[in-house]
Amino acid sequence: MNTVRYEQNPLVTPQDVKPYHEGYEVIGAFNAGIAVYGGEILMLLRVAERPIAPEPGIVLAPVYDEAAGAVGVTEIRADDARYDFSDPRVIRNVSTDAGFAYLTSISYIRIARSTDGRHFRVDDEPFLYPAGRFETFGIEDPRVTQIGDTYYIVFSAVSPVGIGVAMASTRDFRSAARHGLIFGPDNKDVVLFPEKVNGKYYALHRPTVRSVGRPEIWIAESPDLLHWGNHKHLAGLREGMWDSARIGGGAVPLRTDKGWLALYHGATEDHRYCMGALLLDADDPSKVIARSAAPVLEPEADYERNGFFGGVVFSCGAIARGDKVKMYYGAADTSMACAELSLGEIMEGLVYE
Ligand code: MAN
Repeated sequence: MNTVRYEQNPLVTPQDVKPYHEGYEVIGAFNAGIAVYGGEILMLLRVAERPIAPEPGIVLAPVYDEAAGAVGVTEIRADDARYDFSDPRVIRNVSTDAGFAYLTSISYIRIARSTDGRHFRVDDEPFLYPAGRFETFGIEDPRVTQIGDTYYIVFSAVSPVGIGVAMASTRDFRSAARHGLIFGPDNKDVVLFPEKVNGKYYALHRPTVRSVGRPEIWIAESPDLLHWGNHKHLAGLREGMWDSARIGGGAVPLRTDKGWLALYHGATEDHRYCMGALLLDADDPSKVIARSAAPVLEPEADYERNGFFGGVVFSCGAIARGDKVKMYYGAADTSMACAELSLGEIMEGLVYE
């Protein structure tokens, strides 16, 4: 595969983002949703900020306080045996199996704007900020889908009651309307298709099941983008391959003359994240026609292998122009990068079902 990583990579790094919270540091500007608006390319960045601990031995966990309307911190002693700090992303309570107790950083969505798609200016203020009880641990990994002149933004809403997927919409990327949770917990990686197919909206989604089943890609339909039904299992994990442990929708599906091309992420048991593609039927996206044998992008560059959580390429948006697919992606849960892929080569690498 003739992949061209931009020579300006990484395009946006934590150093380019001024912390919004006093006493915090920006540790990630990554997993951005992509929009083309007013002649510019916008990244809707997931910005992760971490409170700076006052002294060694103390860990601060950021939590949005609904009553105060602001982010506060919970103080935990680093030698507290009830907690496991080994994953840099989360603080686990070892006495329960109820998932993680806290995240180590809090994420919100901030816009970076560019006229050439390579040099970005980051807005001073957040665009979407945690609000309400389903977002107290932050909002993450947005995908932006333009339908008519409205841009729909779907993102993970994280809180102690689970990870669901919320929706907001905007027409100007200055203000946004909120539409609540469109998928309940635990779910992630929701991607809305850019147009109706046979009179219905479609979305990819990724339930994170805890009893039986595995983290795989599903598809659902809706009359109005708010109410989703007719759920179908779309694609599963593939043992021994690069997508053997976890998969989820990535970029907004691209319409091609062979069907819908959905760039998705796949991870192994040891958390190595790659990007690949699914080709879905043009008239019935719940039918998989073909799927990448090998990844279309793997973590190879230094900024993809090393970072806050290394060995990760994770795309939430791509722009197609002729044979060129400009795939923007989060690298190592730290920064943003872009790679140009050839649509023809992606198609040649597919195995038909
Ligand atoms: C995982 C990772 C983190 C994320 C949490 C909550 O641990 O994807 O980056 O913050 O889930 O969504």
